[in-house]
Amino acid sequence: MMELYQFEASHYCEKVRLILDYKQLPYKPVEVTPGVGQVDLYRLAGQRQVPVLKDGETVVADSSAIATYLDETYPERPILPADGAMRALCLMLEDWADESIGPNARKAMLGAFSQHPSFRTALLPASTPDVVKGLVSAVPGDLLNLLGTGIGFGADDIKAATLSLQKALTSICAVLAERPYLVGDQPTLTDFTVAGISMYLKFPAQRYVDLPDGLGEKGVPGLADAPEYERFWTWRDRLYADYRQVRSEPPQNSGNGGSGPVKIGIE
Ligand SMILES: N[C@@H](CCC(=O)N[C@@H](CS)C(=O)NCC(=O)O)C(=O)O
Repeated sequence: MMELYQFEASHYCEKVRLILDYKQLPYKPVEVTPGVGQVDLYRLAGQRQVPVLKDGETVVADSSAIATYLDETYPERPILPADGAMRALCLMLEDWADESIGPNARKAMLGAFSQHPSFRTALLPASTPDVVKGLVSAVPGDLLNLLGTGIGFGADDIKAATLSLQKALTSICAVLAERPYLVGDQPTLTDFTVAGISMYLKFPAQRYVDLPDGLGEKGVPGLADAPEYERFWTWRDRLYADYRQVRSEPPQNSGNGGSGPVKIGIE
């Protein structure tokens, strides 16, 4: 079975999980421990970021490369249009979502929740030692803003990211007013990218991702709850309801001994 080396809470990993579910391809999630697990990942994939897909002897890093690999190798339920111009448009929009919506969503989400200690620790991987979680939750939000300035997570960066996301959601809503999916009448890679990457803007209500209880439907104020983006959230929720698998096993992060994703163990 394919293995997906991942961080459960990563929106780039969520993009790939959504595609795997759409294509109805079974896979085993392998949770990478930040730091030490990434050293192992480097040995496997020649780089340290998740997601990485291992399919037999084939190892593919990067969500875009994984998406293309999956569509070429498993052409059932295609995610790339056959028509050349539509395919190019789909790939351009995927890149826009990856490079613009992705980083901005991470900033906006961290900004929105920097005042909430429990949220800050909630998104740390389950394997994070309690002492580290304690330290993170003890840092006041204002200090986090200060520490973030200069590395792109200061208050001004977060404001600019939110503005860019508002423009993106407005454009997407304009497209969705005309058609059911972003590129044509069928879901494509563009839809799965935008939907997966938007996880940080509003967490889905259902337990598709093993996140702590209480995060469902929580999101960035002004984006997650603004009536002008309702069309976007309705589209995202429908895409999830139609194609994403709800987790059946008990959540790992709840601390009740659920199975959750398998921890990294690269042989
Ligand atoms: N362009 C990459 C981005 C992947 C990425 O940013 N991964 C993050 C998690 S969301 C990561 O592995 N961060 C850990 C690190 O950079 O060390 C993709 O699309 O897969």
